[in-house]
Amino acid sequence: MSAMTEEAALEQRFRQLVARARQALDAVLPPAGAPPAVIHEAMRYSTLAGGKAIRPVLVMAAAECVGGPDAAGEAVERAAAAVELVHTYSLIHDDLPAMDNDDVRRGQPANHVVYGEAIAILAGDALLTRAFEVLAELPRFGVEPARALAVVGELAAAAGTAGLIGGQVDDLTATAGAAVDLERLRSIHQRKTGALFRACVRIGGRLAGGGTAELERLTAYAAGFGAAFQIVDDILDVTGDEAELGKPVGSDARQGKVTVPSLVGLDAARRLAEEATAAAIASLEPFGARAELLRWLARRLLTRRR
Ligand code: GRG
Repeated sequence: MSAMTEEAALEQRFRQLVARARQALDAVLPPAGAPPAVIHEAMRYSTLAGGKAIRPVLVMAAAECVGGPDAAGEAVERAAAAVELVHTYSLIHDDLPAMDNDDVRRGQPANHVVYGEAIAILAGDALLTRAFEVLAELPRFGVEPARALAVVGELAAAAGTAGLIGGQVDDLTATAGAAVDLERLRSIHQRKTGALFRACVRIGGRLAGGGTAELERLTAYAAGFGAAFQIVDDILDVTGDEAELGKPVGSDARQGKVTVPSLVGLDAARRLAEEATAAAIASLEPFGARAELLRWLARRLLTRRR
């Protein structure tokens, strides 16, 4: 296959996985009309708003990379959807006036702008709760209970105080006045952004029957992927286009947030993102051709515009 055709095939594969993720999300979300309708509408409003679906795609791509008969089943899709539910909850809560106070998310008014703060808080809570219910249901989709329990543990660790919440707490205080160096910022990013990517690949890997060595390689990949993703996110907040991004640009500077470009400049930040991406790709070496999609996702990170 020529380089161009290979690229097109991977792009198409990515789009297929995004479509599967969206279908799985629709299937695991309560129907919009189910009472009390407002909470179910609010949950669906933000979840199906057209996010990039990177996390569920990572779950499915990691499962595909490990391979085996369980790699492409409904259980993987549902677990992938569960991760996206947790991610969407974190975005809804992050946008609240008490946190980052952002009015636009995923190209539309933020959840609290449409439904009010109380329902936005509850919609986030309900998405988080539903995510774990979906994982608890995995044995009905052929997953051994012990494996389902390990998957629950992965997502809980990523969402808790050692992951998203701990990272968010430190991020809220990491303003320009505070003493935040690159090391401290990395620690925040590892928890706020990296922990969920780590859970994605480990969940996909576990559901496909991966052992310790495979999970370690996937974890190393996620570390590089997460670091690069967050640096690119910081860069796009300076250089990006609001319409393309679907969220306001310049919000880090407005809030006095310390970011990688604010500490080292845009060029050095780009180099750090490239290095992290290269490290992520290198850790996939033993998987050979089966890791093609994970490699492509890491490469694409560097050129993403949203
Ligand atoms: C628990 C309230 C709470 C927050 C946890 C994850 C998080 C901390 C806050 C969300 C805001 C944020 C900027 C997180 C960093 C990770 C990140 C860059 C999220 C945006 O992810 P994308 O770009 O978004 O994948 P889409 O909309 O495409 O899914």
